[in-house]
Amino acid sequence: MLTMDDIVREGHPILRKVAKEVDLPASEEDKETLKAMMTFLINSQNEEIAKKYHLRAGIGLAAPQIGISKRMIAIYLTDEQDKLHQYTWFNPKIISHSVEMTYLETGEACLSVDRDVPGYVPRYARIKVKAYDMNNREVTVKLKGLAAIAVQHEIDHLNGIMFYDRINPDDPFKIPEGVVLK
Ligand code: K3U
Ligand code: NI
Repeated sequence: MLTMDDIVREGHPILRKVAKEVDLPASEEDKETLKAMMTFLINSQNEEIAKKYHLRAGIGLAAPQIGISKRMIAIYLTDEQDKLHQYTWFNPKIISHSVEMTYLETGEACLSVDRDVPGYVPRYARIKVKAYDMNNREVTVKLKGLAAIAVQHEIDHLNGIMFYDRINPDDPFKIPEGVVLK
């Protein structure tokens, strides 16, 4: 079972590397890793288990964050419409995105970052992602809102990018360019 001891923290060079594509069909070992990443997320959102094992709640995890430089991500979150997004993906790729940008008003956090980094993180408002699932099937998913933000955060980890790299250093709370105010 993965715990916070398995989470690589900022400063570790693996978080700044571009992760390698996973050879498909995925090996049993890679599938087991992805399964363990999903279990970590589910456990981290279970009050009892999280308390027992000192887990910080997470809605997404990328393989480099557990020290494996491969293009694998897990997402487990309930969105603004109460829809559950549960994905375990190999080689996810954003194949198209909106011009419109968005951001979380609370800013972002990261299991690999043990400090608050305040500021708005500009993200595409809508994305279309192509990936391969646990059954080696190609999937294409359209996402918006928190799910789109979480997937962009995790794909950034596969490319060695941390959320704070995207915060405007001169004015962290400046509304990002391309955001449409409603
Ligand atoms: O955003 C987090 C959250 C946790 C519980 C409920 C609601 C939100 C925790 S931070 C998080 O999940 C990171 C995980 C990381 F660092 F391992 F990738 C992912 C994230 C996605 C989207 C926005 C901010 C953080
Ligand atoms: Ni993160």
